[in-house]
Amino acid sequence: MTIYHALSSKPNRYLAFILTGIGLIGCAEPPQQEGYTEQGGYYVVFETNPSPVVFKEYFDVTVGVYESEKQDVLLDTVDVLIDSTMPEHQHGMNETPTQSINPNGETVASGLQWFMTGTWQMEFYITDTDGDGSTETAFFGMECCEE
Ligand SMILES: [Cu+2]
Repeated sequence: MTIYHALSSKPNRYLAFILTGIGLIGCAEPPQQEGYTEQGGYYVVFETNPSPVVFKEYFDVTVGVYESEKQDVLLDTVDVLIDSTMPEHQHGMNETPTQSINPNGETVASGLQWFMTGTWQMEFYITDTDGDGSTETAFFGMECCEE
């Protein structure tokens, strides 16, 4: 009884969230990358599959967009466009990824491929579908590819 009293409804929700997160992450242990958009309105968490990316082989990217201040609130009022380029060479990929939304509400881009070694940039263009329709950007530099 003491335990039930100690866990009010609010901590229970947080506990459930944490346990779910551990369960999801625990299996594959994907190295996630995360950070704020350049404009500061969102917090972006993504991972590649496989990780690390394999040279000249197709990979997927899964990204969740969260409130900038409450990073446990996944937003479903945004459209996310996922792209990848080599800024130093001013070119993109030779492939056009397809995108979908997974059951968790994250955006998944499939069919990306890095065809040169060097620094690639993972790019997320996040458009508000519930407000003024503005777009924020988040870019992450990644090295292709470890041997
Ligand atoms: Cu290049």
